[in-house]
Amino acid sequence: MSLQRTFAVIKPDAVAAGNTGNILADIEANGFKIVAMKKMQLTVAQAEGFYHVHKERPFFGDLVSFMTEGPIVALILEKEEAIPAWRALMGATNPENAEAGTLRKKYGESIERNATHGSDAEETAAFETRYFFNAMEMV
Ligand code: 3AN
Repeated sequence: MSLQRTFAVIKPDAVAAGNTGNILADIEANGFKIVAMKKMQLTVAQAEGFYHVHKERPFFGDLVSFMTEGPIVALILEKEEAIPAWRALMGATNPENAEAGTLRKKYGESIERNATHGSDAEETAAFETRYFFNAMEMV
């Protein structure tokens, strides 16, 4: 077990639905330390850059318009094994398949509008963290 950081997003559906506070409470109740946090409105170019690994996928255009439809909250979270721990707390990509108690089950609407994002590996966490935050924003 080692202390690890991951990158997380509260997506526009969850922010618009007023679930930012609930999700932040769940984050802290599950033992994650919030190392960095900011609310922001992504531009199309910023969302395309963030999701560049998905640019050939059929849902890429829809995903970019969803992620730019309203503000998001970007976060860096720290915990033992934070990357798998955060993905476990989020639940399956499709809220229909997510286990009871997970964030996507509680707050997600569909496979696209699924409330939260989390890095899937150390390399993506490193890229995504640097894409959104600089060193002075991490505490
Ligand atoms: P996860 O976020 O669980 O790692 P990915 O990396 O496969 O899932 O997908 C990235 C994002 O793309 C998802 N969070 C979801 O919003 C969206 N997405 C994934 N699959 C689909 C799909 N079949 N249709 C629409 N959107 C999708």
